[in-house]
Parts: sequence; C-alpha cells; structure tokens
Amino acid sequence: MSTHASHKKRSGLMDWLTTVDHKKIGILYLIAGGFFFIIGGIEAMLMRIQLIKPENDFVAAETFNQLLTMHGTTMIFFAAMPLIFAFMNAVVPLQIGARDVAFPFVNALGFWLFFFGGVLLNLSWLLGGAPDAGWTAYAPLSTTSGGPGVDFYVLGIQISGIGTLIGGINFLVTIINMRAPGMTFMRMPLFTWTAFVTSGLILFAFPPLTIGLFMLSFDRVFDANFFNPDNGGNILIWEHIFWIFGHPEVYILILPSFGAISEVVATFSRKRLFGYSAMVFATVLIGFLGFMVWVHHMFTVGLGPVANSIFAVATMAIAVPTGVKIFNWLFTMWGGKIVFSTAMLWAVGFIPTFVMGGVTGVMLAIPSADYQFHDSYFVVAHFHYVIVGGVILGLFAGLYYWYPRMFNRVLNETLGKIHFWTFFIGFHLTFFPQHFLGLMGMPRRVFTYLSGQDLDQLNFISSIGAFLMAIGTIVLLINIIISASKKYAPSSDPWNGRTLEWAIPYPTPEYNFAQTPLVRGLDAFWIEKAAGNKGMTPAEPVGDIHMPNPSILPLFMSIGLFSAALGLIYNTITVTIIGIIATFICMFLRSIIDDHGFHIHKEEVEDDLKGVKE
Ligand code: HEM
Ligand SMILES: [Cu+2]
Repeated sequence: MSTHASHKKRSGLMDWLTTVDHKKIGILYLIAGGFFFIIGGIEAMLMRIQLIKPENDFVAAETFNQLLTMHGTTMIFFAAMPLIFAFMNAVVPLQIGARDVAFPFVNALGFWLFFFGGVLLNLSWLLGGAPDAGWTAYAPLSTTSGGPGVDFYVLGIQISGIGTLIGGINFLVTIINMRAPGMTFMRMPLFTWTAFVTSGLILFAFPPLTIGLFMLSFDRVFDANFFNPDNGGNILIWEHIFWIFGHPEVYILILPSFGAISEVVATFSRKRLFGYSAMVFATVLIGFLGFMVWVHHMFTVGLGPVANSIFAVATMAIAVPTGVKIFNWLFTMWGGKIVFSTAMLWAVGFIPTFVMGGVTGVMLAIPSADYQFHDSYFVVAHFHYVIVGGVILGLFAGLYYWYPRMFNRVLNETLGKIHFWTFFIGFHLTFFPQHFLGLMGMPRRVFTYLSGQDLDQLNFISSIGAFLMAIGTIVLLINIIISASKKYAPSSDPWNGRTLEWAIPYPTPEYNFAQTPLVRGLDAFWIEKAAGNKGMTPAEPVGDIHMPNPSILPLFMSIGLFSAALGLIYNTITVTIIGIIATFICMFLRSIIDDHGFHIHKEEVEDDLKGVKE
C-alpha cells in the first residue's frame, strides 16, 4: 500500500485529530495543559476555602485527601508537563531551522497518550472516587487505599508517562539531527538547549517511574507483595523508586522555564545573553546533579548519617550552577535597554521569587533542620515557590513571548500587566505566610486545624491570596478570548527577536522555512538584521518540500490503551484484551502501510514567498 503524494487537506475537527504538525500539536498541548491547569486550580481553591478558617467543614476529610492528591498529580503531570511540551513543540523546530520534529507521527502519539492518561485520571471523580494517597502515592497508603482511586492514578500516569517518554526521545533525536546548516551545539538558542537537557532527563527519569508504577499496579491489581512488609516486601523501595524519578522531574519542569526566561531576558534587554557558554554548562550540570539528590526527600526515614550527609552536600551543590544562571540573567539586564513588556515583567518577577524557593531548598537540604521542617507547611511553601514561582512564572513569560508565533496575534499588554500584578501579588500572599505556618507547627496534608493556635490569620491571608491568583488567571482567559477576535498582528517579528523563530512570516507556513536558513552564529536572526539583511540567508534553493501525512492512528492507539486500563480497573479482562488488541492493530497498520508523505510543490512555495494567496 502506498499513499505517496496524496496531499489530502483535512479541515475542522478532523484536521486537529489527525495532525502530525508540531505547531498544531504544540497548540493541542497548550489547550489541554491549560484545561488541566484550571481543573488543578479549582481543586487548589477548594482546599484553600476549606483552610480559610479553623475547624471548617466545607469539605469532608476524605474529600480533602482526594482534592490534595488530584491537585498535586494534575498540576505536575497534566498541567506543567504538557505546558512545557507545548512550548517545546511550538518553538524548538523553529529555533533550529527545521521543518518539523524527527518523528511527527510519534509526536502526535505522545500527545494523545498524555491526553487520555489525563482523562482517565479525572474520570475517577465520577467513577467511584479519586485517588487519595498524595501525588507521591506512598506505600502503604497507596497499596491499601480502598476503591479504585489509586488504580486510576497508576494507570492514568502510566499511559501519559509513555507519551512523555516517546516525546522526550523525539526531541533528543530532533535536536541532534535536524539543526540547520551552521547551527552547531554552541550556537543553539538557550531554550533549545534546555529542551534538549530536559528530554535527556525524561529519558533517564521516566523508566524508573514506569517500573515503580508497574510494581504498584501488580500489588494492587494482582496482589503482589513488592511493597508489603508482611509478606517480605519493603515500603521504602517505593520511596526510592518514586524519588529517583520525582526529583529529576522537578528539573524536567524547571529547565525549559529557565530557557524561556533566558530568551525573554535577552530579547527585552536588547543584548545577547551574558555568559552563554556558562549558561549551557550550568544547564547540563543541573541536569546531571538532579539525579544525585533524590534522598533529600527521605532524610527522616532513617537511612543514617552517612547517606544523609552525602545527599545533603550533593543537594547544596545544585545551588552553584543555579546561582550562575541567576547572575547571568542579572548581567544580561545590566546596562541593557530594558523594555518592560508583559513577558519581561514575568521574567523579572521570576528571578527573586525563584531565588526564595532556592534558599528554602538549601534550608531543607540540612538533614537536622529537615527533621523540623519535614511534612510541615514550610515544605508546601518551598515547593510552590519553586514550581509556581519558578515553572509557572517562567511559562507565563514564555506564553506572552511566543503567543504571537503560535497564534499570529499578540496578547493585550494592559490585560497582561493586570494578570501579572494580580497573580504575582496573590502568589506571594498565598505562599509567603506558609513558611511561618510551617515553622509554627502546622502539618502538611491536614484538612483542618484547631483555633487558638495562632494559625488563623496566616491561613486566612493565604486563602485570600489564592483568590487573587484565580482572578489573575481569569484575566488571562479574557485576554486570550479577546485576542482570538482580533486580526493577525501586523509584524511577524513583534519583539525584534534574536532567534530563528522570528524570521518566518505570518501566518507560519505548514513547512516553516521555505528555504532552510544558513546559521552564522548565536542569535542567528539578529546577526542578519545587524548586517542589514531583511531575512535569513538561505542554505538551499527553493524546491519541493516533503511533508508527512496526517494520521488518525495515534488517537486510536491511545483510546485502545485507555480502554485497556478501564478494563483493568474494573476487573473486566475482556475489555482489557479488546483495548490492547485495538492498539496492536493500529501498530500493525502503521507498520505495513507504506507512508511516503506528500510534496508541497516548488511553485506553491514560490507563491507563498511572493505572498500570493489562493
Ligand atoms: C495556583 C495556586 C495554587 C494553590 C492555591 C495551591 C494550593 C495547594 C494546597 C492548599 C496544597 C495542599 C498542601 C498540603 O496540605 O500539603 C497543595 C499541594 C500541592 N501542590 Fe499546589 N497550589 C497551587 C498551584 C500549584 C502548582 C502550579 C503546582 C505544580 C505545577 C502545584 C503542586 C502541588 C503539589 C505537588 C502538591 C502536593 C500534593 C501532595 O502532597 O500530594 N500546586 N497546593
Ligand atoms: Cu528533590
């Protein structure tokens, strides 16, 4: 079978369900990740309403456990992860001068697996109760939790985890193989570098998670005893496996955010990034050290002073490359012609906020101190400073920065600034008091507290701050809706950009670059602009462009695994078998159908270049 040169133009919904275009997949990730961000946000609000006053009975204790677990799990796996994939998809191929990622079909499969994993997890609310053992699913809480909740957790994350793993591998191959002529590793934009290191971390961190989840599902579904001490298992094994994945996971999330900050700071300071090679080195070093420190999550389980000391020192070492990054951002701004666009505001707000998260991180890395801080609100404050103050602020900077490239329209700056100030002030109001709540003894993961313990006022302030963050998020949604009704922005290079993604006209053609650009140094587009050239110097003549065909198979494969998981959760093995067979049939079809893709002909490309529209 051959499908050569079948340039089928699909439209509407079918186009989105079958697309293998990295730009559209980026938008799909953004919408799905944004959707789950709102769900996770609503869960956070419900928890903060419950905690607004002592001995509140807004939600029951069991519900609180479910909200807590679903909030953490959703935010990490189904909001932050897809949002970094949204930007990696939207930006990386453009920044390296490529026509797409290395394996577009696999890219689409990665998205649909993530999406159906998220849908599966959230169905638990409707089908017998959400998981309640925390996002870390510590045994024996997770192995003994009644109802199907934790099964949804295990299988939902398993399915989406496969998607993440294949997505990461795809980006490794893409960045290694598909760079335009002249783009050496040390000329790669920093966001691409961070995407590269993050993909490497995914490659090494997700397999341990896969294994851990397999063991946990065997314990739950088939009564195995990996984590059951009564029958020779060991609960600590789960903790080790989970954090061998879990700690690198935070670096998987934060590195692309660092990358976005680097692009934004350089662009809006009108200077090249200070200390580029030190930034690259720091990124790689953070990635490496990220694997050496997981035991700092287990200081209090009794591994002994030697293990604790080694991991304490390793953890503190991460502050060094991170400090290098902070100072390089500051030096980039130093003496620059700073433009305080909304994207730049997020980047500037990010720096002190993330530093505070880093400082409390070093505090937690002192084992003796951790015996005090452990499982108190101090920890909650710390990790929200890192993942909201770091990851989310960085992603917002990236959103305002790359929105024009993704949607050909700019977001409104005034609304953007209102979003920034409400969210930023709300954030500090929410999480700053939690440091003190923790020091005063408020434990983490509790559904209520007693009055008369001096915990009332700070909890009240914290909840008010959360409302402010919610208002900020609503302003962002309004901004997006308004921008959708606007015409294309006049310029395809709205920020006077430095990197290749800004060298492409509006609307971004399917094939990205009509002619592969020739890269002559770091900040390739800036170099051409500084030399007085209007665009990039091409590295090839105009010719036919080879494109991959769209396909519905990734969607069907994912639905197959989704049904298989539902079958496992409800012990209906026939459903499982049918689901797996469906997935295998799709894999088989993918193997035997000779998919040669199609060509966009030279004449069409030339018309595009001249600006002729059908
Ligand atoms: C938007 C504002 C947010 C608010 C108001 C908020 C609030 C909360 C609250 C009240 C808890 C429970 C703390 C406890 O009792 O231990 C919590 C836990 C958690 N949050 Fe958030 N959160 C927010 C955003 C985020 C984001 C963006 C992420 C990650 C990307 C995140 C990740 C987590 C995690 C991992 C947990 C721990 C869950 C567990 O232990 O199972 N949160 N959050
Ligand atoms: Cu850690």
